[in-house]
Amino acid sequence: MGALPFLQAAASATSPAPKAADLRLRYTRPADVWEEALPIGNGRFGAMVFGRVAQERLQLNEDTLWAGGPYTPDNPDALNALPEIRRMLFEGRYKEATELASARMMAKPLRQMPYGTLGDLFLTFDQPLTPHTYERSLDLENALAACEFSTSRGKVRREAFVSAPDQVMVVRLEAAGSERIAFTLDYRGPAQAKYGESEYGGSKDALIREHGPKWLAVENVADRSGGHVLSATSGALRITGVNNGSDGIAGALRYALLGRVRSDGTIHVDGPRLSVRGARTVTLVLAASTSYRRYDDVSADPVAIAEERLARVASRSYESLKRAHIAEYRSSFDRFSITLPSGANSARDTDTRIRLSESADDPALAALYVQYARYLLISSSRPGTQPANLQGIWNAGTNPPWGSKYTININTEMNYWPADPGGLGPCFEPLLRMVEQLAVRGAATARTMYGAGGWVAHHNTDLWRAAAPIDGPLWGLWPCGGAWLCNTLWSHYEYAPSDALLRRLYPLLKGAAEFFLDTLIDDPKGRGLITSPSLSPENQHPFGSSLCAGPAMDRQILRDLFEYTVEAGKKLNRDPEFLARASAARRRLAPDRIGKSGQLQEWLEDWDDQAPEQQHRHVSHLYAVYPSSQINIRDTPELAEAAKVSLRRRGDLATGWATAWRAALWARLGDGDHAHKILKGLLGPTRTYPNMFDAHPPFQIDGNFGGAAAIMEMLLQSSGGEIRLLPALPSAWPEGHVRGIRARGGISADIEWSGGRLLSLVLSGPAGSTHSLRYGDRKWTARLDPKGLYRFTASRV
Ligand code: FUC
Repeated sequence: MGALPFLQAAASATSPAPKAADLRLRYTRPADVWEEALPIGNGRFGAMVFGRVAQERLQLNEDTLWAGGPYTPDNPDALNALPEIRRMLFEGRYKEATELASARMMAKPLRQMPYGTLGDLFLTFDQPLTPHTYERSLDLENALAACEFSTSRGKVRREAFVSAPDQVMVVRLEAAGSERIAFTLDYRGPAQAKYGESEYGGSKDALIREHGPKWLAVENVADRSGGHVLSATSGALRITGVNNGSDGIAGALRYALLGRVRSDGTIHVDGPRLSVRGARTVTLVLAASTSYRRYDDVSADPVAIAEERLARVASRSYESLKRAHIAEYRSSFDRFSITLPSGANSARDTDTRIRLSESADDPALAALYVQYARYLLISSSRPGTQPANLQGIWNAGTNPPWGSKYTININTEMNYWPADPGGLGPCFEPLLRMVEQLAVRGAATARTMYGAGGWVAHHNTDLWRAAAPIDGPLWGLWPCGGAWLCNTLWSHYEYAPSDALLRRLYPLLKGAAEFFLDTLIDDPKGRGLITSPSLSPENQHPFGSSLCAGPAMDRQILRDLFEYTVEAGKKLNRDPEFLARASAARRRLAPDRIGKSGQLQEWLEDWDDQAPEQQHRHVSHLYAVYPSSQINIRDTPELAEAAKVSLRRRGDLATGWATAWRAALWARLGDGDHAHKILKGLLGPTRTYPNMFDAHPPFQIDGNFGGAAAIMEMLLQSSGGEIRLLPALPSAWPEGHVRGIRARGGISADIEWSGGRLLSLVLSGPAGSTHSLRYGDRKWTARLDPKGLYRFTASRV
């Protein structure tokens, strides 16, 4: 991919980010299990680095190494079954409708393809050492994983990073004093991936148990019968293989992992094994690729691609590779900074901070959590790569939870919530490209399964952009996944409007809207236009199914979709007749309703009180509050109150992502202390692993991203045409500042507060633009000067 134009020119010239307190995750022992290892990545190529003393383990990933090959799961039988299923739903025959849908409306195969692993590299050291001191860290400012330890003979330091400008992973080992490095390199292929056994098998409690450091632990890597080919020649390592199939879809991808070792020691080759002896420095450079070009094209030459990447850096020193990596990474990372008060535990190791975070105040941990999420997004989603999946790019096995796919009934959208507020708009590019491809594949799904125009996607997609309903009707028969993705992309446009983006978005919005113009039906009780069949994501209503007609979330998503389609079309002067139809449909969508308990109704009928899972993790009908803003305290106070009733009933804590969503919702509803209370549950050891990965459990990255978005939402909001300053500041964060937080309209803001009150504000953005500001009850208008700046200093109270 070469050097990526990853960074657009910084939108603002606000004050430079100050040197942050300590933007490192720090540990005093190596990673025992995977959830203690530290993630590195350049969006495409990633690793979990364990920092083990006797045997370093690097668990590798390449973001196109999924199972299967191009396939079409659309089920033509669906079209014939559709009218009958709709009729059954109107007649209240939910179970029968579900059975029929199960038999005739689901994708073939019923499951999509899972994301995989690129296997593990092991560096098994000759002389097992028991260190006197040990530190392991992930430096978020420089995107470096490191471990350093001292022995009776000297010191050892290891560093690892994945460079975006040079598209290689670099592992450096250095020994000082009379210490020398000697190890043998081994590879364990995907077929032997240890996953679901030793590492994920244990309960969360077992995982975070107190355990002594296993300095001498080594894994048995002798079995190399994994279907891959490993060969080593002097200083060069070459591994090639093919991906696995899944659910009847054969593996069609070839992959390559190539490496070069440079050292001042001696390099030996013994059959397929490469070893290094007597070294003071070793640099291992790795490149990886697969034959994936696109969802319908697997003809790339992975060996040639990886060879070219290695050749391009052959003459570069370690320092030069590291410098280029850091400079490029920091051009994104440094666009934003956040400082929250330190607490008694803030200087302790990261795993200790997490373990104690619920009982002691450590606001700085929330600041670190935001920066970690930004680090993870930069490392898992960059222009030209795949979007961040359920685990970003980090996954140890070939059968990960939920396939580590793109679950688009919340999880994938949530992954991108912090991108714009956190100054990482360019990270959206892979999502935009995925939706463009999904729109092509989803047009076939719409035609084949619904006889409709436009395009549709249901609750999941994968590398092959499958769009048909999967898993079973209770989860899969939800037609609004594509529409929600479109709304997410529109929100991105609002943060950084550009004509080029508008022109790319309009066909996607129009196609998504067209599908619903063709498939919405009139509620027989006259309440307006509704979807059918559908469901309120994954939540069962009182009649033994989730399948229904017209759930609130669909109406809310479509209200936004039609609005954005019309706005985009008008800006571009396109399709007046179509836009008029979309406007008319929007007006006719069944409105949100308040039920008998004062709650916002999740369904068209007032079923909420009898639903079997009152604390269900999904809060789909609150989409209208966040991430949308259709329901808000200023314009729709009654519906906002009803949303609070629903939210209270759902409870504060659920899975990782569901907890993060609740925090963001309370922030949007202006209750910072409530949001903060929920955050403590998110950042504590039940929902955050020692390496700070979110615990659904198991690991799912959306909680990291949603939690970061919630924290930013507490400090700045922009929706409904106004920018709200510190709208949900919790009393636990009396002091702090945030620099480079973004608002809609191309605005970057620096906000400082003290004693719980706003001290100063600097906005930067389009020169001469005006913005409505709100701080508490105070409202005023800011006009940016010819330099694109606006400064405001509050009098100290
Ligand atoms: C949805 C959620 C689950 C999980 C999965 C990946 O099905 O309901 O909690 O996050 O996606």
